[in-house]
Amino acid sequence: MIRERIYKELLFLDGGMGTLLQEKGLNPGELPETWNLKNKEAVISIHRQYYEAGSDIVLTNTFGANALKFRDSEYRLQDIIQAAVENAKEARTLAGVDDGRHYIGLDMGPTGKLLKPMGYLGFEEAYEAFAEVVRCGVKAGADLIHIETMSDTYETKAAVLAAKEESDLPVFATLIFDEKGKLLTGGDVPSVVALLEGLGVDALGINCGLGPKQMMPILCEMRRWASVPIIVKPNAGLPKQRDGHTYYDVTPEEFADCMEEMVEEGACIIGGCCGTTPEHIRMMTNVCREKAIHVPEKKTDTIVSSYGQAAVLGDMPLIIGERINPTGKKRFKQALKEKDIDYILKEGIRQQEQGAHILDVNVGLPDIDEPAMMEEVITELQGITSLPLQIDTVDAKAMERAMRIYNGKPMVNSVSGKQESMDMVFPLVKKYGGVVIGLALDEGGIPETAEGRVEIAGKIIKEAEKYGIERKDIIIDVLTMTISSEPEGARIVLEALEKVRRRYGVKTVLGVSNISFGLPYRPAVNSTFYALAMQKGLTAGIINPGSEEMMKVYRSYLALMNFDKNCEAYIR
Ligand code: HCS
Repeated sequence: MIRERIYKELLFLDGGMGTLLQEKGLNPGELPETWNLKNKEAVISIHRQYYEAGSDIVLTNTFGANALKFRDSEYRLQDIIQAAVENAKEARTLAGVDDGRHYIGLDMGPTGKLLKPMGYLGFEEAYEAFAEVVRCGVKAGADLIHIETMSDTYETKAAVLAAKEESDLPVFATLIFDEKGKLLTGGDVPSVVALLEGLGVDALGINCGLGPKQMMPILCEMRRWASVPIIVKPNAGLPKQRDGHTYYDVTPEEFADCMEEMVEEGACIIGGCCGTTPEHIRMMTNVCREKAIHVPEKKTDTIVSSYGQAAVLGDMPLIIGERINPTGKKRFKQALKEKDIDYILKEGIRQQEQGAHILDVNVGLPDIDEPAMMEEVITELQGITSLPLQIDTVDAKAMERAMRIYNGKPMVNSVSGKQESMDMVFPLVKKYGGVVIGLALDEGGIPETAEGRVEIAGKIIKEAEKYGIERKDIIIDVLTMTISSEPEGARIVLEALEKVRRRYGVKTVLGVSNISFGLPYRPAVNSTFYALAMQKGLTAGIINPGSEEMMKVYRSYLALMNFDKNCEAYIR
């Protein structure tokens, strides 16, 4: 019901809770959530006023109700959450809106601890803290889960995963951006949207930190990238100080007018955060009640992301650095065997400096514990680079582990047209989000003809659709084979590349230097083939960005095609 309604009509959230509790006497340092038990009349009265002001959804007083904040409390977390949901239910009854169209959102705020590598909290510890809240909230009868005031994509991912693994309820997630559209931990709007939509949230947006006016540009940016309904929940202006107290001074009238504009600009679920009161919500619902919503149109951008940036795979070809891979590299193999993580990290940094946009990560070697090594390398790499990563493995465990702990929407290398491979990879891509490379081979091997490869690509796309994986999240590799064993190899690949792009409208990727295995003068052959492939519309080349020849061709290509405006990168 909620999942359908958010695409059809404007829904109203409630306003501030913590700031109202403070006005009612909550002491500094006192956990607001304890009031669910020790001063429940106050909490019920606030919820009731919001329902009466027109809120369709009221959030439980559980913003900070998690094991990390309640470690030393005399109250049991389960009791607090149970009481919080019951208080909201009671308020709903008292307000006379027990009609199946007014909902209770289980509120989950941040744990208050920074996750590794910035802090000390492990990803799975954060996950478990949220999972416990979800289990209690579901048992108590919440209708949806609203994750809010998040300033870190990693913590948000832990919360969303917990919400989705421990419940079937709709999941909303809102984050706190600054005026430049950045999270405290560096993420921007496209990287946040890519991550959250990849994880399958039902609605996403912005809350707290800013007033309605300052949120407008962020809403517009979000509308550019998002495909799901957008939530906007501003504070009643920017916080101000008087006599040591924080206050907010946007009046209910001003707030309502701004929110009306927000709806016109694409907000679909609106409410207030700190400093907003039932009066703000009443004005807002009065002014906006009859307004139609503009759900963002479905986007087709192919995006991978890290904690801090998004890489958009589009017309301008991108570089995927191939150097974190033991194949054919003695020194790298040794580093893996000796767990010389520093060596591996240096390869990452070097490629970043050389101009890679995405880093491939392959740590597969016969005698090592690949899932453990993959986890370690991904964890360490995402602590030192903000480049998006490509998880490159055929080991199911390593793939799942890496996708789970990755702080972003990864590229996944790869799935093939073999049924077994698709059965293994697609559920992971659906669950964790990702852009997956589809290899044009199946049980019959690699077809000799371009048409044969194109058909396998079609099979992969069709199977992915069964899982609800969209075409934008599939990128096809028609498989470069060396011309030393397959003299027509380059022609076949180039033909297949163009056909796949035109027939299915999907993006393409190639391991470019495979073309010259066994040949002399490899850099010359590789870079020539690279230029030809880009001309046929290659979206991303998996190359060695340390190869001067390849980078010269790449930069020349960008200049020639006017992707490099005024040849700025070329001249440098
Ligand atoms: N729903 C919470 C958000 C705090 S940022 C509150 O207290 O209103």
